[in-house]
Amino acid sequence: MSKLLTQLIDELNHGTIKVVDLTQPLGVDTPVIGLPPIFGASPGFSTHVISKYDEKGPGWYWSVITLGEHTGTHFDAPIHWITGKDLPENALDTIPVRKLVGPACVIDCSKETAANPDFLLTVDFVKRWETTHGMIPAGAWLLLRTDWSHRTNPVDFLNVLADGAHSPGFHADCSRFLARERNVLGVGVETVGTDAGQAGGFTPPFPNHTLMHGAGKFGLASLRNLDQLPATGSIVIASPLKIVAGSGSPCRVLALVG
Ligand code: 23J
Ligand code: MN
Repeated sequence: MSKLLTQLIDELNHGTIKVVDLTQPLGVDTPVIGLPPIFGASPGFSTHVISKYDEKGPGWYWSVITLGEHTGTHFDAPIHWITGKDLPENALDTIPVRKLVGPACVIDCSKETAANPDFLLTVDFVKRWETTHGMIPAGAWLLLRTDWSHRTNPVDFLNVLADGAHSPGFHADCSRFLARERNVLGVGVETVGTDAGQAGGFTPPFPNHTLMHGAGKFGLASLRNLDQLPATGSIVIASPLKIVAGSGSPCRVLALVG
């Protein structure tokens, strides 16, 4: 074993490196995105018991689960969007595993989002962040800290008003910049999806999905505990299920912080 891996285990044991869970609990109350009714709906999580130490299985407990691929804390693969449909290694079973581990840059927009739930990250905001924290390295996750995950009531989390959902996201120019000028691994957000609540009405519709996935980049949605991460220096492990031709999957997202 390399010296570095030995030291990693030592530091995990001593707590000088911590594992932070960036995942929401996945259950029947997990909020799911609601699109206009002309589109297909993604079912939330449901479960039923096969056996629980009973006549159907005297010594064992197990269940059947049903859920949309994009439920709860989950990973978006490039094949999720039409712009990424013909890219190489674009689905859950073909993404190189090396890409499931990467450094994170955390941009704190919690004050801006508290003042304006429709806050959109701009290129200027990112460049200002970089003057303090350095340039976002290629291959890094860009995590948008909004403290939106503090909204543990699903009604407040989805924040659907008469004119649709209101939640923060990215300006199209910013998604384009992050994908092309910074070559990020992808973007992660605390909201239900990687586009803003109002993004169905943007040009193009859902610009973050359109631009990120068109560039072979990934998404992480419904993250939490981003307030426990430093602006730079943490490592994110985001490992979706290896669903054949899968567009996305719930995943346990962990960060190493030290
Ligand atoms: C389909 C259409 C629009 C959106 C989404 C899915 C997601 O947010 C998702 O989970 O990928 S905005
Ligand atoms: Mn998704």
